[in-house]
Amino acid sequence: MVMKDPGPIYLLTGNTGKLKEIGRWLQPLGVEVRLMERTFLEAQADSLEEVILTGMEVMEKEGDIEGPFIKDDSGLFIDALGGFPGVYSAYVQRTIGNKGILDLMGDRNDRGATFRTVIGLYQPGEGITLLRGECPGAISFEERGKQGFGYDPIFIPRGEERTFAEMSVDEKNSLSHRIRAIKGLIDYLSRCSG
Ligand code: ITT
Repeated sequence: MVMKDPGPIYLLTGNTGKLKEIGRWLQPLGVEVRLMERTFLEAQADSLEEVILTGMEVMEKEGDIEGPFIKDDSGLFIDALGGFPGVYSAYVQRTIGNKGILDLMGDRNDRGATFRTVIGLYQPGEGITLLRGECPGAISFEERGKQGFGYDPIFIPRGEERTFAEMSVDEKNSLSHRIRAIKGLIDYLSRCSG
């Protein structure tokens, strides 16, 4: 499927790993993903949805948004830690990192975790649409692999033995939370371009 004259979509992120994953997925549809360089208020909130909505509403009030853009907010929710780091995933990754998470987990056997992504699509004049995706899995006992970014070396998607960081971008893309949200985005955009 190639969309009818979709025009570029901007991605608001400081994370080039996301740009790579999202760009690779939308390119075959004829949608060019460009990096948007602008600050985004990461509100302190209880859910990924609230973080996206609050930040996008602030931008809408500030005005001066040229075209459609997307903002992805993701988090790793670990069952045994009551959903932590969840909405604090970026802060936790910057501070204690993967090693800190492995220390918190110790040798407990309950290693279930879910990666969640919420993508907000902002279209001038049409407002905000949210798309969600998740990937269930488990936390490994040690860091493994060099691909990907963030928590990839400690997350094993369900049905696999390797971590995301031991997979190629294409393999991770076939399973990941982000891609599930992007598929929702693609369906939505193709309905819009009708
Ligand atoms: P933005 O500029 O787009 O906000 P970010 O890296 O801060 O980039 P998030 O807030 O969405 O992204 O992500 C929260 C944390 O979770 C952050 O440390 C990411 O590295 C990590 N993360 C997000 N998606 C991931 C993925 O697919 N694999 C591994 N870690 C991921």
